[in-house]
Amino acid sequence: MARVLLVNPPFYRLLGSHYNANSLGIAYIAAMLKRRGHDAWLYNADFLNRQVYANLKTLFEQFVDYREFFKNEDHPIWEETVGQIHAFEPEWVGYTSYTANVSAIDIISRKLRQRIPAVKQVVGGVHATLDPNVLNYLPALDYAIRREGEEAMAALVEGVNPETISGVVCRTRLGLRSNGDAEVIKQIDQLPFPERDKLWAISQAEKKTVDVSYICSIRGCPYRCNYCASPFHWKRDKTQYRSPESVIAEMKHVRDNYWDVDKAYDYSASANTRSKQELLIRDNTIVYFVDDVFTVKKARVKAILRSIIEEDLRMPWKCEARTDHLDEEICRLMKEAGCVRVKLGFESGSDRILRQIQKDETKEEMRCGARMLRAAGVPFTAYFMAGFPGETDEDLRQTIDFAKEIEADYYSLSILAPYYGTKMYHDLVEQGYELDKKPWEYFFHQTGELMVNKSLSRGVLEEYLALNEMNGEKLGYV
Ligand code: B12
Ligand code: SF4
Repeated sequence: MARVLLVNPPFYRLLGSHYNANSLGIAYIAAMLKRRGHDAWLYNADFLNRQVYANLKTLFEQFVDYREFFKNEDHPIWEETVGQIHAFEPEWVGYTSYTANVSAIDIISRKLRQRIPAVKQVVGGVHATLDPNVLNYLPALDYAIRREGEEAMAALVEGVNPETISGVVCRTRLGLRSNGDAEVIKQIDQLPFPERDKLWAISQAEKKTVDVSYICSIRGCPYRCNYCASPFHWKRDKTQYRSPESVIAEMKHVRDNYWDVDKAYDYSASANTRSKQELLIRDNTIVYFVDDVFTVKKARVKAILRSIIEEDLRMPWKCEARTDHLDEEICRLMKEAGCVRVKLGFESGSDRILRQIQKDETKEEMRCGARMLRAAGVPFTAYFMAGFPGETDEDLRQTIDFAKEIEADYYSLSILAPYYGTKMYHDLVEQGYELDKKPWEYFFHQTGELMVNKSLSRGVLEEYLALNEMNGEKLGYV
C-alpha cells in the first residue's frame, strides 16, 4: 500500500483570496488509488478557514503583490505548503497543474525534494497534458502524466515500469520518454466517485467549509474555440458522457453524505460587486456541474433534468453551457429541476472576433439563448474577454453594447491570456509573439495585462472593466 498525497497548489491565496472547494481532478485520482488499496489523501494548499472571498476587482489589483511571491522562494506560504506535505510523510506526491500554477509546483517540489530526497513526485492535469516537455522545467519532478490520470497513477505507484505506462512521461539517459496521452477511459460510469473525505491539513470543523458538491458528468468538449485548452486537453472527438443514472446516483451520494443546508460558503472568487470589496453569499449547498457544456447533448440533458424532477432531489445546482445548446424545453426543465445559474461564455460582441476565435456560435444564437433563459426565470452569468489579437476599440465597444443588451444577471470579465497548448498560443508564437518568454504564472485572466494586443486604448478597456458596475447590488449566484 502506497502513501500518496495529491496537491492543489496555492493560487488564489497568492492573489489575496483563497479557494475552499474540492478539486475534482486529484479527487478522482485519490478515489482510484483508494479503490486499489492505497492510502491517498487530498491537500488543498489554497484553503483558508475563511468564508469571504476577494471579489474580481481585488483579484485584478492583487497582481502586483502576486508577482512578489515568485521572487521570494523563502516566502512563508511556500514553507507552509512544503511543511504540510512533509508532515504527511508521503511516498508519492501528485500535483495538479494549470499553466498558471506551474511555477508554484516548481518551487514546492524543489523544496520538498531537499527535505525528502526519496519521495516520488508526479505532475498531472491540464498543463502537464498540453506540454509533453513539462519535466524539462520542473527538475524535481520524476514523472508527468498526460490526460486522465487514474490508471497511469495507480500503475506508477504499483511499480509498473514507467516506460510502459500509457500517458506517462519519464526521464531516461537519452532524455524525456513520452508514452503519449493516457488511453481514454470509455467506461466513465465505472469510475469511483471522487474522494470527498480524506482531506489533509484541515480540522474536522474546517471540513465543513469545504465545498464538495462539484460533479463532473462529461469529460471533454466537442467544440474548437481557439483560446480554450479543453479541445487539446480532452480531445474533441473523445468526449465521454456519463449516463443520467450515474449522474443522479452521484447527486444522491452528495445529498445523503455531505449536504448541509445550513452551510454558509461563498464561491464568488470570480465575482464582482460595486459597493463592497468583498462578497459573502449565504445559501445552501449547490451542485456545480463543471462540464464544459452541460447541455451539449440535448436528449441526454433532458433525461438528467427529468430524473432530478421525478426523484424530487431538491438540490440547487449550476452549470456551464452554450446558448446554441439550449431550447425552450431545456430552459423550462432547468428551472423546474432547481438550476440557480447557467454560466455562458459569450466572450465578445464583435462578429468578426467571434469568427476569429472559432466560437462557432453567432450573436443571434446568443441573444436567443439569453432570451429563453430569462423567459424561464433561470439566472445566467455572462463571461466576456478583452484583448484578443487584432481586437480594436470598435470591437470592444460592440462587446460592451452587447453585454448591456443581453441583460445578464452577472458579468465576469477577463483579459485574454493565451494558454500554452491552445491553437491561439501556437498561432501567436508562430507570428512572432514571445509568449514562450513570459513566466508561466502570468497565464491567468486577472493580470490586467494585455498580452497580445497593442491596439486597444486604455479608455475603452476601462469602460469594459466598468461593466462590473452593472453587477451592482445583485448579489446572486455567480
Ligand atoms: C471547475 C474549473 C475551475 C474551478 C475549480 C478549479 C479546481 N481547482 O478544481 C475554478 C472556477 C476555481 C477554476 C479556476 C481556474 N481555472 Co479552471 N476550470 C475548471 C474546469 C471547467 C473543470 C475542471 C475539472 O474539475 N475537471 C474535471 C476533472 C475530472 O478533470 P481534470 O481536473 O482535468 O483532471 C483529470 C486529468 O487532468 C488528470 N489530472 C488532473 N490533476 C492531476 C494530478 C495528478 C497527479 C495526475 C496523475 C493526474 C491529474 O486526471 C484527472 C482525472 O482524469 C476546467 C475545464 C475542463 N473541462 O477541464 C477549467 C480549466 C482547468 N481552468 C482553466 C483556468 C485557466 C483556470 C484559472 C487560471 C482561471 C483564472 N482565474 O484565470 C483558474 C486557476 C485556478 C487554480 N487553482 O489554479 C483552464 C486551464 C487552462 C490552462 N492551460 O491552464 C481550463 C482547462 C479551462 C479551459 N477550457 O481552458 N477552474
Ligand atoms: S465551447 Fe467552451 S469548453 Fe468547448 S472549446 Fe469552446 S470555450 Fe472551450
